[in-house]
Amino acid sequence: MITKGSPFSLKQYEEEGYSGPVQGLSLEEADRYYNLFFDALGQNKFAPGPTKVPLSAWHHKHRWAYELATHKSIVDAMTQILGDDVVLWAMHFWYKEPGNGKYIPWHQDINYWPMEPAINATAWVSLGWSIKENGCLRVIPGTHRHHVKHVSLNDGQSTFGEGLPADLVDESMAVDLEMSPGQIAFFNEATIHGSEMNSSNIPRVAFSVRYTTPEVKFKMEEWGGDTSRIRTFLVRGADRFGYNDAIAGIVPTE
Ligand SMILES: O=C(O)CCC(=O)C(=O)O
Repeated sequence: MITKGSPFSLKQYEEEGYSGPVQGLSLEEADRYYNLFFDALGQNKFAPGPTKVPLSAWHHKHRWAYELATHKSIVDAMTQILGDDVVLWAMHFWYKEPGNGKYIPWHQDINYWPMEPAINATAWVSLGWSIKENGCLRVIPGTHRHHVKHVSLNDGQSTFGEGLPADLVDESMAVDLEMSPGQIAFFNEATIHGSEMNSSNIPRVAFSVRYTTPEVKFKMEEWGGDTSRIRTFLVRGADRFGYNDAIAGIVPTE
């Protein structure tokens, strides 16, 4: 069910591991960024198709993507979750063109990331419509308190090679986060989430931005020193630690 959206709830975020949908962007803003997304793909938005364009870290190279990643409604919620000092460290577009037959398996993000300590808040923003038929984001409330190790999935339909063991996920508790353009859901580094394939003719255009605090150190050696996807941008407050100075990002000018 698509709701009008409610205010961001820190209580729900802390108790259930997620909050939303929240109406974060206006319809005009969502429409503008939706168009910029398809322009950047080099596609006509009325004929959306598969892409081979890498979808990570556009905020490193497009000014509009940086502005989107640091939209006031996202950063305001991040300061409620993380405190006054907030660091943007990643962005990824989650695009499923009509008929995309791949699903995103149940997973906990923290299994992938080189952070010490593991503190992250994600904003998942729908630029178009996200509904069950095109594979909306799904979360399992209350699963953010325990970390579970991923296993190999051996499933060609899965977007990732690894995910959570099926017997440890109670899918009957899943919440479908259906969203209209400009709505946002927030979840943490351990909340179990995933999504189904897009069985409709409506593209699912959404992105995640990830925030943390300056006291978190990125162990880049575990990523082979690759900074193409991880760079830190102090968006509000101060950094009194300097742990990630070597991977500080530069805000794109255009
Ligand atoms: O977009 C999806 O369906 C999954 C998103 C996701 O895994 C994430 O933002 O961490």
